[in-house]
Parts: sequence; C-alpha cells; structure tokens
Amino acid sequence: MKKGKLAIAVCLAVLLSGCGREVQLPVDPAKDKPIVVGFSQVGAESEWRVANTESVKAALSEENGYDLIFEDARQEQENQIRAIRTFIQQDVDYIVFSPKVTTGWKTVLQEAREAGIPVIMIDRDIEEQDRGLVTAFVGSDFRNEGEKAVRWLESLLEMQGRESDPVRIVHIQGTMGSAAQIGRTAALEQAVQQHANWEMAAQECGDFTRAKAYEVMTAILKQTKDIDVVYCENDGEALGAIDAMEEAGLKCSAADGVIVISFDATKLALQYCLEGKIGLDVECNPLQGPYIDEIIRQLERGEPIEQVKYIEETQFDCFTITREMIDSRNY
Ligand code: GYE
Repeated sequence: MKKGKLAIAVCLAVLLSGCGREVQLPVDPAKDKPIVVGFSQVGAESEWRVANTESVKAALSEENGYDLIFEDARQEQENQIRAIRTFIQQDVDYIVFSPKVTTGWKTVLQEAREAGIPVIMIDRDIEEQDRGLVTAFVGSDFRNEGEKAVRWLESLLEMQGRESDPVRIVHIQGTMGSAAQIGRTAALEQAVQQHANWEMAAQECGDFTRAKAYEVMTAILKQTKDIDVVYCENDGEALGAIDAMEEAGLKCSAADGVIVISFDATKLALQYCLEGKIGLDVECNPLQGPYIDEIIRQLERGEPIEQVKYIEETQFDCFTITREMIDSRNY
C-alpha cells in the first residue's frame, strides 16, 4: 500500500472508531487490504517463461496478501506499454514488468514515476540511461552466462586437443534487442574475435522458440553441414536445432559430434544433456517471484532494498550431469 493510502486508512479508522469510546488503532491495514500489483509479462514463448510466470503468480498470491493483475503482452512491446499505462490509471500499488527489449521505455517509466508508483523490473534489463526510473531489478547477468559458455567450450576443445583446429559455429539468437540476446551474443562474438580459428558459419534469429529455431537450422543445413558447434540462446532453440540436425543425419554430441550449447536448464533440455545431445546448459533461473515479494515487503516497511539483484546460477554439462540433478529441479 502506498504511503498516502496508508495515512488515509489510519485517519479513517481513527475517525470511525467512535466518540467517547477508547480509540483503537486499526490492525496493520496492509494485512487486511491486499497489495495491488500489475504485472506485464513479455509472453509465453518458452518453458522458462512459463516457469517465470508461475513463480510470480505463486509468490504474489491472494493468500500472501496480493491482488495480482496479470497481462500477457504476447511478444509486443506496445502491449507492454499499454498494460503499464492501464496499471497507472488503475492506481496500482506496484508495477512489475519483464521488458521485451532494452530500448523504448523512458516515457512510460517517467509516467509511472510521476504517478508515484514503484516499478520492479524482472528477468531482462533495459538501457543503462533509463535504469534510474526503475525502483529495483531482479534478473540475470546474461553476459556472464555467455562467458561461462565460452569458457566451457574453450576448455572442452583444449581437452580434446582441438584448440588450434578450425571451429565452425552456428549461432541461433534469441529475440533481437532483448537483454538476454544482447548479453549472450556479445560473449560469443567477442570469443570469435579472440580466437583466430573460430568462425561464425551462420548467425540467425530463432526468437527463443523451438519452432523458429528448427526452421532456421533446417535452412542453414541446406547451405552447409560442416558445423562443429551450435550455440543456441535458449533451450527451446536448442531442441529445435537438434530436431533439424538429427533429421539431416548429424549427430549431436560434445564427445564425437556437433557440440550443442544452450541456456536456461529446463528439465526437458537437461534430459537431452543427460543423453549427451546438449553439451552444456547454462542455468538461467526463472524463479524470481519470491525475490519480488521480498522487495515489496521491504518497501512496505520502508526498509532499504537491494536495487540490482542478479540471481545465482549454475551450469550443467553432459559429462557430469546426473538423473538426481534433473529430478531435484522445479522447472
Ligand atoms: O532464456 C528464454 C526466454 O529473458 C532469460 O527469455 C529470458 C529468456 C530465456 O524466453 O527462454
């Protein structure tokens, strides 16, 4: 509840408590009045996204004292901007959003600020110059995720004694302009520049979906099958690319085939990792709901908050993954 509303609630309760009788201060109004949160989700393009939505819904539930207004933007930034404007008109207590891309948010974020509504950004980041308009950010360090992948590839090739051989890489990118794509792409592109023997054989957008990645990989395979590594920017894309490669008769294996690298570490993709088809899956943790709940509670209590929170993430490779690791995961 915003401070202004809280003050009004307290005054009203004092007035209504009756003349002459002992004045009773109300119980904490935050407990009887739900905290209204408008959440603009980018879409439902991947298993990761579905797990992210569920995590937010579970944490900001009615039982936890929230009234959550959920809006699915279906991959359109315009829909996100419209949803945020509607939340402002509805005078919600907090706005949560996962920005599709990094640019184009300044005006609407300024409107939220003028309305005095704190904005919590999750999952993906926005351009540095607009970050000051956001109260808090909870998400992933995508550049760091990409660097983990690159380091793993370097050490694998070294272990296999292939560090000087030509390495032909196919790169399937995520939604262009999203922080996840920008960070993961930057890490790979830098590594390609730094290794004289690494070559970008093809670079296409798979839009973070299995279907699109299957389509672009099928087209790439018509041009060339001389591929050593396929770097996919999420699990859906990795599964689509593997479907296409297997159909074309290529073997996906970090030991003796095409090395497939992926991000997210959803259960289905980790199963592929256990079977040896995905060489490395860098975890990207979608379970961000509890962090948002915590930030809101701290803001409600007037406590200082951590403005930027990068979630801790690990990685799984086909040489060390176990069934138990997969079974113990929630998404
Ligand atoms: O990797 C992908 C998704 O922004 C981290 O978006 C997220 C990415 C995630 O759809 O699966």
